Amino acid sequence: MDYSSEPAHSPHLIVRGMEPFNAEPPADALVRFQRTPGELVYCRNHGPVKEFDEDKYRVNVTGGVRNPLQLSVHDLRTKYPKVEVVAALQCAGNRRLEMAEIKPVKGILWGDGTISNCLWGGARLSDILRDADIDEDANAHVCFASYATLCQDDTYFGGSVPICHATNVEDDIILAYEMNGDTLDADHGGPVRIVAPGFLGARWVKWVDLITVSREESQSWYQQCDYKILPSTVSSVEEAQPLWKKYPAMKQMPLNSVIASIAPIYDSTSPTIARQLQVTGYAIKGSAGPIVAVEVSTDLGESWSKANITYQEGKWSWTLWEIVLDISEESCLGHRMLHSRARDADGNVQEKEAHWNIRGVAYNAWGRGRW
Ligand SMILES: Nc1nc2c(c(=O)[nH]1)N[C@H]1C(S)=C(S)[C@@H](COP(=O)(O)O)O[C@H]1N2
Ligand SMILES: [Mo]
Repeated sequence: MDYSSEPAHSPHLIVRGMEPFNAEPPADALVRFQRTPGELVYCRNHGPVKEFDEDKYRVNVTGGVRNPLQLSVHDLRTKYPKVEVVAALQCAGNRRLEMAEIKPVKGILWGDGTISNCLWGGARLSDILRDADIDEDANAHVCFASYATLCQDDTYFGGSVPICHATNVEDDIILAYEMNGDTLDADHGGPVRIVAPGFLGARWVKWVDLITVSREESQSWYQQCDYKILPSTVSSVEEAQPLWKKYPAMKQMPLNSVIASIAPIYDSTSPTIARQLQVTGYAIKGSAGPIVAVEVSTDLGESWSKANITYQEGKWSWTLWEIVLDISEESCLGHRMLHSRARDADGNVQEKEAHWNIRGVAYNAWGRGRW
């Protein structure tokens, strides 16, 4: 694989690997912004990052359609209404580092920074599929592929979504050519990437060049043999091998919250010992309803205080929250540990523990932070 012609990457990220380029921002920097500036958007790649000449770029739409399409970026910009959506993008491996504390896992040891919340602009997938005229009996999934570069485990990167999501206007799946109002850059999949709000990052195929309506899910390694939650009893790569295809591909990420920064507050009566802490973090909904509350505990989950939700925008954004906590050594029983948990509108509460799995995906135990 050729990594020699990659564009310069953001210097504000913590690099977890150079070939391929994988990097995340510190979570405390991330939560300073409601919408994530481009330099703080994590980069997750399974192969080289390639720059394309926008004028020559084409997206083919084929498979179970009566009217196959070949679209240029100009076509995407002019033939279809531009849709703008604020949506959180999160890697399935977000917080893997914490899961690996339970038992080693296979994957990059991400902290809690592989999440972003940007404004995406592009053409609605449902408009394009209407144009392509889906063959009613030929469809069950819409597969996205990028043959831009070879990947670590496959000759291309691919992922798919069930067709009901692809054709539903409400699901806001778009072929994005803009991020935060600017032309989408190569690091984040420009000229064109899939934005699939509510789906894990792996389905947000970057440099998408082929869209296929199919009876089957994407045959890509990344849909078939990766990004799946195997049972906790499967504890080696060898044991996992024959099982990948038997387990369902992940769609959504679970209900989650993370403590991103803890700052002591000093006042004139107590200039050296903080009596309060300013705590901020993010939360993200799971497959059920929106986040309605985030709570924080100073006593290992005995009691909880409700944080203020400071940001939430539309259906697909992340949630930001903050709280000022009174603290003393006694009230914290000497352990100086904080926890967070999120609640959604359907009554789900983030659990204390998460299920360990060999791939280290979907970690969502209570958020935690030490002061
Ligand atoms: N073509 C291609 N698309 C891809 C990937 C990739 O390696 N190649 N990685 C996926 C994964 S696992 C994630 S989490 C997101 C990350 O998007 P970002 O790098 O813009 O943050 O892109 C997805 N799309
Ligand atoms: Mo990912």
